Amino acid sequence: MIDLYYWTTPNGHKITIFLEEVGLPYNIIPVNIGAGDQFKPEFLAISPNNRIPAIVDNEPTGGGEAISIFESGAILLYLAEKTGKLISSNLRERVEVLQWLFWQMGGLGPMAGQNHHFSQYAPEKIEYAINRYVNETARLYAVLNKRLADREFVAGDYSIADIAIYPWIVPYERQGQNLDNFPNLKRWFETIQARPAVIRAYEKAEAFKNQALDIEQSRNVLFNQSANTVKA
Ligand SMILES: N[C@@H](CCC(=O)N[C@@H](CS)C(=O)NCC(=O)O)C(=O)O
Repeated sequence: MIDLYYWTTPNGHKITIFLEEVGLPYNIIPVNIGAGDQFKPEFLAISPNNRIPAIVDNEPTGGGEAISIFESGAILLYLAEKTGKLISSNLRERVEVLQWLFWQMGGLGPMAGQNHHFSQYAPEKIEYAINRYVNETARLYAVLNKRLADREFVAGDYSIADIAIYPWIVPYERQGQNLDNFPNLKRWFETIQARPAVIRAYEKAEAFKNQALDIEQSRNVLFNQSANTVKA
């Protein structure tokens, strides 16, 4: 059984999508990041960066002690290797998947995250910051749109690269983007949106929505972190 430390955010959805796709049994442990659950010692013991998602695999391949993993890209890669699913074992196909997985982890996720922050949550509307991240998100959407011009999925068959990217496109309106400007991306988005596992993953999230705090209640927990938060 996999223990999944989860909240209803794009990085959380990546892992429920994967687990629903492959049918591995899992147990969700909610980490309400608006309420500060990410700072509980038992969570920090497996996720020292105080971020969700994290997993504990209680039955690792080959036996032995449970393995805990943080960082959504590392989790997807671990689970793909464990199950032999959603990543190719062929060297050339695998490297395609890894490039686009890391593109999401190092590019689309952080840029869209800052876009959400400055467009939606920052107490002041800083035009320079908003333009910077909305434009960078648009650039990344255009890169993806071009990539998808001659292929159904991002890297060969449907893979952990698609799973990592999809939840960061879901809030496209909040990122100041219009999918009609990116027709190949829109077609890919609608294909993934219709997958039964993806629908199930987003249905799972609904169960926790009533525990979510509004942003004013969470502001201090989420947006006032510094080195002192970690030292404490
Ligand atoms: N690079 C990390 C990012 C994880 C991340 O930013 N998680 C957010 C939710 S999407 C979080 O836990 N935030 C809690 C906080 O800011 O304290 C990953 O992909 O796992």
